[in-house]
Formats: sequence, structure tokens, C-alpha cells
Amino acid sequence: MSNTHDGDPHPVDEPRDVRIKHVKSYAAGVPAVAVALKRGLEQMGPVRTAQTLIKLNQRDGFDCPGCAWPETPGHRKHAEFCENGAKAVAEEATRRAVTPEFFGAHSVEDLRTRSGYWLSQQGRLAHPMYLAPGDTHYRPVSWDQANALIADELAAMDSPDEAVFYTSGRTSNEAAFVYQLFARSLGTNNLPDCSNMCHESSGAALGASIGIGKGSVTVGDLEAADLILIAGQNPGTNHPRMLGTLEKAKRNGARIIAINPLPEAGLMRFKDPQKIGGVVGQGTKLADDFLQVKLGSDMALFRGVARLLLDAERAAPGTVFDQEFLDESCAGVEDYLALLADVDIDDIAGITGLSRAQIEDLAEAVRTSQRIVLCWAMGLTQHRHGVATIAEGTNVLFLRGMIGKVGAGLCPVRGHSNVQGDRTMGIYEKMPESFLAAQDAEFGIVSPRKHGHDTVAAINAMAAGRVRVFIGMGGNFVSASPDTEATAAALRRCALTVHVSTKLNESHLVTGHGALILPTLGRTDRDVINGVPQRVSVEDSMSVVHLSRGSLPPVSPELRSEVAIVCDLATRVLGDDHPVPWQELKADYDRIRERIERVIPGFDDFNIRVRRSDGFVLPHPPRDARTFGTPNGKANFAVHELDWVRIPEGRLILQTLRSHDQYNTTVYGHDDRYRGISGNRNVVLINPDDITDLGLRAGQLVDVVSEFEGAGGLEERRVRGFEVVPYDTPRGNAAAYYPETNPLVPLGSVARESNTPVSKAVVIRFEPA
Ligand SMILES: Nc1nc2c(c(=O)[nH]1)N[C@H]1C(S)=C(S)[C@@H](COP(=O)(O)OP(=O)(O)OC[C@H]3O[C@@H](n4cnc5c(=O)[nH]c(N)nc54)[C@H](O)[C@@H]3O)O[C@H]1N2
Ligand SMILES: Nc1nc2c(c(=O)[nH]1)N[C@H]1C(S)=C(S)[C@@H](COP(=O)(O)OP(=O)(O)OC[C@H]3O[C@@H](n4cnc5c(=O)[nH]c(N)nc54)[C@H](O)[C@@H]3O)O[C@H]1N2
Ligand SMILES: [Mo]
Repeated sequence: MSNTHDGDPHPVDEPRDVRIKHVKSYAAGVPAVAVALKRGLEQMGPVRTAQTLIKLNQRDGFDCPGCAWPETPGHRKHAEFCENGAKAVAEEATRRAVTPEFFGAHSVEDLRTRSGYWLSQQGRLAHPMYLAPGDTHYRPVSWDQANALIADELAAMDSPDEAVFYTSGRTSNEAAFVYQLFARSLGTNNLPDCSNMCHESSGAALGASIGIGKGSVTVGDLEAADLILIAGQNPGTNHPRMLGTLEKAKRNGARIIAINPLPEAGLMRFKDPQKIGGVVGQGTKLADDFLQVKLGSDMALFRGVARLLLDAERAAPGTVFDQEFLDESCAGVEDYLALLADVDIDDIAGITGLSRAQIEDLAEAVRTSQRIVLCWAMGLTQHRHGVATIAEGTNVLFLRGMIGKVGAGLCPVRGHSNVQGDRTMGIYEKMPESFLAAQDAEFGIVSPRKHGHDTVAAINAMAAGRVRVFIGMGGNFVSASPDTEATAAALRRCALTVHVSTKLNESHLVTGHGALILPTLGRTDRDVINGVPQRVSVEDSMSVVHLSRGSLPPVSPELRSEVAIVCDLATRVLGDDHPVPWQELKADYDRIRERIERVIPGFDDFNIRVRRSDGFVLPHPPRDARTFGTPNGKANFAVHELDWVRIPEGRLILQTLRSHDQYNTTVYGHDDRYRGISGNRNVVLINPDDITDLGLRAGQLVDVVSEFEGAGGLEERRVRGFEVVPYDTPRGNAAAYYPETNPLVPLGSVARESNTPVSKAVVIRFEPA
């Protein structure tokens, strides 16, 4: 995070020459296995590599920290992991360590000039470190000193709402539960999390439509589906194990339709590295159809499909809609159908960039399929109208009764491996009264009822000087959040910033007046408390809860588990006579699970059921019994005004996305193999015709300037020296990597209802570098 290059928080110390190779038409296969092993050997050496990869996603092993895709129930293959899961493990299980000597040798100022890639390559954080106000270097402190520093700062607050407790989605259920319990015991609901920037739009849309903010399908449903729509998701890179499920679905006869501005390799073809045929053959063709939509046009596409379904139903009444479902279970059907009256398919074609025939073909597939699953991720959620878009896709499924039956339903594919579980555990700035009341009764505390800050609100509160203490349970707040410069300035106003982390990152270097780094155990590490090995639990994208146990010796004896860190801090802050028995909870995680069972519905016999080989599945009323926990007890059609992303004259719309070689803000390398790009991440992918029209040329370096109409007029933001790369993206749409382009995402540009930063539609222009 450099102060000198304005707008460029990621100074580059790596090769800048971009090499564009052949764009891959398939995912996984032999190169994937080779890359996985290479990264493992570099970071962990041969013994740790073998020890870890064999335990990945196995019953007595640890949950992959990569993504939230479920493990295959029943029979697990020996290598239940993917290239990118293996990279995530190598990143965590590295033998390299960031010691007090390292911090002695590098001032914070020096570290700020390094790239995120370099920082994470230094290894695992090995000792609690403190940066005193005005000091140049982090210095080692004891855990007691660290807790005392935090306690003093919390005690100096005028109100508990001057503390913010951020969470990233790798935190285990047990740690998340005690963490939110601590925040609420202290008196605040300021519990923003990475989900606010991620699937919040899914939760908001599904909560209103079906009464629960979680997906309604299982792996078995996907395997049984006859039509799978994958919109705004790049599973080949971000959920590679999903490809195995899709391949199986294909073999069972499913048709797969990819809806995406980019022809992502993982959607096109898949070679299963765990099967000989997959390794040497041509691979399975996955997507039968690829609909190359313009950014932010999915709502229009869904509405067009709904209109065509309505026409077909009118032409042959009783043959298209699931009238029984609509009559018995739904509300708002008439209002929604009325909206369809003035939908013109030619307009929809114009908005989406598709042909009329493509839209009709999609509608025909939806009309004739019997078991439909809709999958999506960030390509739908991170738009101003993300909530409306997801609700619209849900409406389409409702018309055909595609929920609460085998092979059909809604599948928001989660990101972080326990982001869904963290929410279940109460990591949410506005948990419902039922949760707060149950927790208060269980512990004899009084939780605050006033809603807390989500991520964007927390940044605004910090910027306004209303936050004294920021605590991050994992994550990389400054790099993951929008508007990097504004977020950095906001963090600097805090008295103390604290990060519980496994690896060094930019957020340790953009600090409050004082700052603490608290090193913690990760998924792969052995967690032993008072001589007793502990296990944690996680919940995957399909509401399956299961145990995870690391087995590697930690890189340093100074590492503490997240649970221990929270419980020790809570004891220090709240005292020994606090009604929550923090030390008892810390000493045996079964005690935490007993409390979770008594507070959160669905966790009956938690300690017994979680020890079953495949864990257990949390209740999901729409999926289990076609019942809907909405206020009116119905599946509610959402009625939103049609919205899409307009492209201003002479400008492009930029989406910020992930390469194949990163985990969110952690950059593993500078290649994006499936997209055929290597050697540089500071690139902007543009349609060749737009390159010509804008008077640019391939290989040219440009500044990317974003434009946003804020409350105070036109705002501009800039990143410098990005290389123009011709790419197969729709006219008017560009793409570039996150987090490098996060300085361009305006803090004020958020999704309606979910407050999620609009990371997939930034208005940009170019200036010569
Ligand atoms: N290896 C690896 N795995 C990961 C992560 C990682 O960084 N690395 N991150 C994890 C996390 S936290 C998450 S949330 C997930 C993210 O998983 P994804 O959502 O797959 O991640 P993105 O790279 O943001 O990709 C968005 C995709 O949506 C498309 N898209 C963008 N805008 C639109 C649109 O308007 N309409 C449509 N139809 N498509 C659009 C893009 O072209 C791209 O294919 O992955 C998780 N898994
Ligand atoms: N422009 C743009 N911005 C985005 C996105 C986008 O697509 N475009 N995507 C958004 C999304 S979907 C998300 S989820 C957020 C991600 O936001 P975050 O979750 O905040 O970011 P990560 O990069 O996943 O966090 C990585 C850090 O977590 C720490 N860590 C890793 N494992 C552990 C662990 O087990 N315990 C603890 N305590 N710490 C650990 C390490 O120190 C590492 O440096 O970013 C969002 N920001
Ligand atoms: Mo995410």
C-alpha cells in the first residue's frame, strides 16, 4: 500500500511483460495436477505435501480452505481436491515463517512498498506483533500484553459501537460463535463480514422470496437435474470440484447453459484429473450452450424468458406453468405476470447482446425441462440490481415449480469455505430477534438490538471518526473492500487496528494509530488445548455441517487458535465473573457446540451428529418440505422494475474478477492459465473492436479512470499503467483483476437492499499512461 503512487496500492515487483498465449478451451487435466504438486513442494516440501494433500477433504482430515463446494457424500475419492484447493493449502501449510526478526529487518514503510504477492510469499505469521503509535517497526509482544492493549482501547470507548468486528469466511463455526458472542456481550452488533461484499445480494433476494437466505439444492439435485443454468460464475477457477459434479450431471443427461460475458474455460470443457480418461482425452464438453451476455443484463434475460413462458402458457394453457405450485404456495404471481405485458424480446436482445433466437432457445429449454437448477455467484450479486436479478431468476424457477423437488432449485455457490456457517453462527450486523433472544436466555447477557454496521457502513463510520477499535478475524479488509484509498484513510483514523491472521497482508500495513497482528492456527494446523486435540466444524454451500481437523505441527508455538484468541481476550475484557464461561468454552470445543445447539435451530445432537462420517444437513424448509418461512408463509414473486447496466457513450463497463492464480486478495502467481495470460496482472481485457474504436492498441499502457456520479457530483478514481489486452468480451465490457482495480470501485456504488459494492460494473475510460 504505497502512499507515493496515488491510486496504485499494489506496487509491482514482478515481470510486467504480458504474454498472451492460447486461451484454454478446457479446465483441469494434467497441467492442473502438475501445478498443484509444484506449489505444494515449493511451500511445504515433500513430506508436508504428502501429509496434507492426503488429508484434504477426507473424513478424518481438514476441510479445504479453498471454497465452499461440498465434498461428495458417501464414497470419497482419495484425492478429493483440485489444483486451486491444493494451492490454498500450500499457501497456508508453508514452512516459511514471518518471525520477529523479519519485522526487525523490515520497517512498516518498507513493507508498504512490497506487493501483496511478496508479502504472502514470506510465510506464516509466527509471533504476536505490536506497532506502537508513531513507531516505525512492529515489535514482538506477549499474548497477555496484546490482550491488555486491546482491553485498554476498548475501555476507552464512549460507546460499544465504537468497536467493529470484521470476519472473513474461513473462520470456523466455533470461533465465529464465540466471536459474535463477545461482540454482543460487549454491546455492539457491528459485525460486518466478507459476505457483505459477496453473496449478500443472494441472501437478501432469497430471504424475501423463499424465507431463507441459503441455496435449496444438494449435490444429488445437481446430478439429477436435466437443465443447469450457470450464470455469473467461473467454476473452473473458483469452484473446480463443482466441475466433477457437472460432469456427472452431464453423463446423467443434463443440458448445461453458461450465461457469462466471458467464455470461461471451466464452463466449456473439463478433464477430470482423477480419471485416466479425463487426463488424456479431449475431456467432457460441459456447457452445451454459451450465452455471451453483456455485464449486468441477466435480469433482462430472465424477464425475457418469463415473458416467453407466459406466451407459451397462454398459447397452450395448463402446459407450461406449475399451476398447482403457483396456486398453493405462491404469492404475487398476478403482479409479476402483469409486469411481463410490456416486455419486448427485441429490447431484451439489445440489452443482453444476444440474438432473439438465443433467448427463445433458452426459454424453450426452461419450458421443456423437468428438473432445473440455477447456479450463480459474483457475476449476479455484485451489481446495483443484484438483489433484483437473483429474485428475477427465482421468479422464473417459480413459474415452473422448480423448487423443493428432486433435481431442481436455487444454487448460490458460496465463496469462502465457511462463509455460510459464519452467518448461521450469528456473524451478521442484523441477526433476527429469535437468535438474540435465544442467545441472551442461554448465557444471561443482554445483546444490543440496534443493527450494527455492515462493511460499507463500517468504512463510512471509520471515515467519520466514529470507530476507535477495528478487529479483523481473518481477511484482508483494506484490499478486499472497495475504494482502496478511501478505505485506507478510514482505517488510519482508528486508535487501534487488530488482525487475527495466518499470513502477512496489506491490512497489517495500513493501520490505526496503533496496530496488532495476532497469529492464528489455520485449517491444516493441529489444534491442541491443554493436551487435548480439538476439532472445529464448518458448513458448506449446501448446508452440510461437518468436522475439520488439522494435523500439521504449527510453524511456531506462539500460534493460538481463533477460539482461544477470542476467549482469552473476552476474559481479559469482561472479567472472570462474566456470565459466559469463556475459559470453559475454550478448553473443550464440544462445550461451544453444546451452546450452539441450544441457541440455533437445526443443531440438535450437534456433538453426536457432527461426528458422523458425512456430518449432517441443516434444515431448509423450501427444500425439505416446500414450506416457506416468509411472513406470509408463501413463495413470493418479486416485483422489481427492470434494470440493467447502461454503457455511457465513449466509456466501457469494467468487471473486476479473479484470475486462476489467486485466492481473493492473496495472489499466488502472475498467470491466468485458462485465459491464456501470463506474467502480468495489471491488464485490462477489452473487445478488439472497442480497442480500435477507442484509438487504443494492444500492448499499450493506459491509466484506467473510473467515473461515478456521487452525492457531490462526478467523482474520478485512477489506477496507472495497465496493459491493454484484446479479449473475447462483449462490446462495451472490459475485465480486470481484483484487488488491483479495487481503487476504482466507488464506496458509494452499492447494490440496492444488500449494500454490496458494485464490483462488476464500474464505468471507466482510458488515458495514456
Ligand atoms: N481459486 C479460487 N477459488 C475461489 C476464490 C478465489 O479467489 N480463488 N474466491 C472464493 C470466493 S470468496 C468467491 S465469492 C467465489 C467467487 O467465484 P466467482 O463468482 O466465479 O468469481 P469471479 O472471478 O468474481 O467471477 C465472476 C464470473 O462472473 C462473470 N460475470 C461478471 N459479471 C457478470 C454479469 O453481469 N453477468 C453474468 N452472467 N456473468 C458475469 C465473470 O465473467 C466471471 O466468469 O470463489 C471462491 N473460490
Ligand atoms: N473489486 C472486487 N472486490 C471484491 C471482490 C470482487 O470480486 N471484486 N470480491 C469480494 C468477495 S466475494 C470477498 S469474499 C471479499 C474477500 O475478502 P476477505 O475475506 O477479507 O479477503 P481474503 O483475501 O479472503 O483474506 C485473506 C487473508 O485472510 C487471512 N487468513 C487466511 N486463512 C485464515 C484463517 O484460517 N484464519 C484467519 N484468522 N485468517 C486467515 C490471511 O491473513 C489472508 O491474508 O473480497 C471482496 N472484494
Ligand atoms: Mo466471496
